[in-house]
Amino acid sequence: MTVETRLVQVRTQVLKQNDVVARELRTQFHEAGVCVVSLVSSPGSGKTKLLEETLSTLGASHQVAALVGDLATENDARRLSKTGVPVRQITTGTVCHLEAEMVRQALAGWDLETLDFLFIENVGNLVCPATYDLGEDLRVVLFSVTEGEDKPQKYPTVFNTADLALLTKLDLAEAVEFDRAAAYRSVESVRPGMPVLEVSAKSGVGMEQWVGRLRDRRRQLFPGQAVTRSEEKPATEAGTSASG
Ligand SMILES: Nc1nc2c(ncn2[C@@H]2O[C@H](COP(=O)(O)OP(=O)(O)OP(=O)(O)O)[C@@H](O)[C@H]2O)c(=O)[nH]1
Ligand SMILES: [Mg+2]
Repeated sequence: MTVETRLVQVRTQVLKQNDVVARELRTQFHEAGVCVVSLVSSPGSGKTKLLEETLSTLGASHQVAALVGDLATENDARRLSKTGVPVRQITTGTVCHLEAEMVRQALAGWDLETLDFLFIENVGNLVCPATYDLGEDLRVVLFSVTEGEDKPQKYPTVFNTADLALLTKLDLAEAVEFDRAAAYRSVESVRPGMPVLEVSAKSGVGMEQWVGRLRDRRRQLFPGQAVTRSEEKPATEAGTSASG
C-alpha cells in the first residue's frame, strides 16, 4: 500500500465516523425540537458580527444559544456572550474546521429541549468545513462584498454543501465597487437556483429578511410547536457562559 492510498483511506474513515456522529446529533436535535443553524465563511466575512445582531434580535423572543469555533482565542465567545445568551467556544488548535464530535462534546450539560435555536459558527475557512456535516438543519455560507465576486467559483464545494448564501457587509459595496451581477453569476455557475440574501449586520439592511428566514425554517421543521419555548415553559439557562 502506498502512503497516498493509506492517507486517502484514513481520511475516508474520519469522514465516515463524522457522518455517524452527525446523524446522531441531527436525530437528537430533532427530538429536542431545536433548529440548528451553522455558519461557514472565510476568516473575517462577518460571521460573529452577524451572530451578535441575530442573537440580540432573536434572543428577545426565542431561546437561543451558540457554539463558536476558532483555532485559538475565546474572543468570539466573549463578543457573543455580551448578547446575554449561552455561548461556548470550541478551540480546535491546529484543526481548520469543526467536527461533529467537537459539537457533541461542547454541548455536554446543555438541555437542548429548552432551546428554539442553536447557532454554530465554524472556523473561518472556505475549504475544510465544507465536507464535515455537523448535524445542522440549515447551513449558511457567507461571503462579503470585500472578498471579490468570484468566491463561489473558486470554492464551489462550500457553496454546494450550503443551503443558503449570505452576501455580507453590503454597506461597503459602493466603496469597493462591488459588482453585484458578477457575484450572482458566480453563485449561479456553481449552484443554480441557490437562494442568496444580502445583508449588512452593521447598517441592519436585510437583517429582517434573514431573521424571518430563520423563523420560517423553524416553523417548517416543527410545525406543531409553539413559536417559542418560553410559551411552553419558563426559560431556563441552557448552560454556562463562554467556554463554560
Ligand atoms: N462595515 C461592515 N463591517 C462588518 C460587517 N460585518 C462584520 N464587519 C467587520 O468585519 C470584521 C470581521 O468580522 P467578524 O464578525 O469578526 O468576522 P468572522 O467571520 O466572525 O471572522 P472569523 O471568526 O475570524 O472567521 C470586524 O471588524 C467586523 O466589525 C458589516 O456588515 N459591515
Ligand atoms: Mg468569528
